[in-house]
Amino acid sequence: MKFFTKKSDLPAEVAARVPPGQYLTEKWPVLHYGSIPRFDPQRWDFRVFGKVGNEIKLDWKQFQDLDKTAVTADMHCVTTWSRLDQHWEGIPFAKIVELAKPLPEAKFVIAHSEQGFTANVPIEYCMRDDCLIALRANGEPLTAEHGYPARLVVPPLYAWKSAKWLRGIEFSATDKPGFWERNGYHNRGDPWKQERYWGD
Ligand SMILES: Nc1nc2c(c(=O)[nH]1)N[C@H]1C(S)=C(S)[C@@H](COP(=O)(O)O)O[C@H]1N2
Ligand SMILES: [Mo]
Repeated sequence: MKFFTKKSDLPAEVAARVPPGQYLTEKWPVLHYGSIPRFDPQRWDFRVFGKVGNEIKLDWKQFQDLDKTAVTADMHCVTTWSRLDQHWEGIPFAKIVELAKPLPEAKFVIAHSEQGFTANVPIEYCMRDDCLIALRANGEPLTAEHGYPARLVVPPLYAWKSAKWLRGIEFSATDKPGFWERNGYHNRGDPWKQERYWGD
């Protein structure tokens, strides 16, 4: 297969999984703003805060010991590449909900990553059972450029919401547009509706 394949060159059942305006790739491109942060297991922690009944802070050992799940999902980048059947393993978002007990007024999830990167996600996308905090991809630990040690994965939205190098989750009553959303990308980012940029 070529690096990027047009929908019209794909079998119908594969093409049906590729959103409008997207090309299929079998490679896994790397995409982010800024440099790849260094991981220091001694200093790394994971915080869940905001509109929650129970704020939590976990060290790397405690975080890794949480229950795991596996999800196979397609991945769509707003720069027009899509990858099918990406296999993720990690902590189900439901585990974060169970531990932190978000309050009824929590309507948005704000992902907080290294270097101040954030991404905002309407809470209903995180409450689906395909949302997880991935530690592994395609049978291997995440590589540094794909978000090691942990990244959010929100399959139904463009991949810029799937924040790499994740360090915390905030539950918020109000929306707080994140890094890419403040830089021109759509506030929600549904690939099937081609919600690419503000105004789409
Ligand atoms: N921390 C952080 N996470 C990020 C980004 C970023 O700039 N910083 N870019 C996003 C974008 S635009 C995409 S398409 C995906 C790409 O993930 P990949 O590099 O693993 O393919 O990461 C997302 N997560
Ligand atoms: Mo992207």
